[in-house]
Amino acid sequence: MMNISQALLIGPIAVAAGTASAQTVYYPGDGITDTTDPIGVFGDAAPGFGTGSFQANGATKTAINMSPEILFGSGASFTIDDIANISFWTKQTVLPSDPGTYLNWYLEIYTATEADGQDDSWYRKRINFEPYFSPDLSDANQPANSWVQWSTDASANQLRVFDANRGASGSVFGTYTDPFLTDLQAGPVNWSTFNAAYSSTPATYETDSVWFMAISTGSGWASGFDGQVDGVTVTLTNGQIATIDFEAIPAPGAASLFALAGLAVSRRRRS
Ligand SMILES: [Ca+2]
Repeated sequence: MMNISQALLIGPIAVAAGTASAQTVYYPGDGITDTTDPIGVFGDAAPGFGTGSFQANGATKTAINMSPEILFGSGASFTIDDIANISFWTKQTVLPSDPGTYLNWYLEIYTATEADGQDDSWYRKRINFEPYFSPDLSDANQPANSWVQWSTDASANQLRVFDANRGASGSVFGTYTDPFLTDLQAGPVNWSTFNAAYSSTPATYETDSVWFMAISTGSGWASGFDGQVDGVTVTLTNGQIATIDFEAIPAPGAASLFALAGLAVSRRRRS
C-alpha cells in the first residue's frame, strides 16, 4: 500500500485551513491513484463538474485517493462524526436489471491508526460504500448513459456502508441490510443487528480521524469495467464543503503543452 502514502504526500497547492469551500481538479496521471490510472474523458462531465470525467481503464483496479488536506487544505482534519455528507457521480452503459451484479465505482474511507491496540490493520477502520447495495437501486433511479449521483445521506441513491472486518467469521463484503453512515455516527455499532453475517462485538467509528478516502474499482472485476466517475463532494457538519472535479487533459495539441510544462499545473485548486 505504499503508493497511497506516496500519493498523499504529493499534495496540491494548499489553501488556508478553514476555507469554507474549496475545489480540487484531478487529471489522470496526477499521482493521486494507487495502482493504475483511470482514463480521462473529454466533453462528458457530471452536472456542475467541468467538461471532463474519468473512465475506468477496463483492465486493472484504480483507487483515486483523497486526504483531508487535499480536500480542505494544509493542516485540515475531520472525524467520521464531522461528515455531513459525501456524494459522487457515476455514469454507466448498463442498468441495474442487466444480468450480473451492478458493479460501479465505490467509496472507501480509511481512518488513522491510534496507539491503543484497537486498529484493524495498517489502518484503524475501513468502511465501504458500494452503489449496488443502495436501497434505491432500480432502472428508474440509475438509468443507463446518464449521470447518477450517489450520496451517504438520505437523499436519492443513498449508500449503505459496510466494514468487511466485522464479519462473524471471516470478512463480509457488504449485505443488502447494512446500515447507513448516520448509524455509525450514532455510537458503537453492533453489526449483528443489521445482518447475522456480522459480529455482535460493538465497533466504534464516530471519533476516528479520517486518514484518507478513495473512489475505487474492485481488483476482482476491474477487467472489462468501463464506468465513468466525476464530482466528489464532501460536506462537513461545520459547513465546510470540498469538491474534487475529475477532468481529462484536453485536445492533443494542448496535451503537448501540458507535457512541456511538466504537468506542474495539472492539479489546481480553485477556491
Ligand atoms: Ca469533471
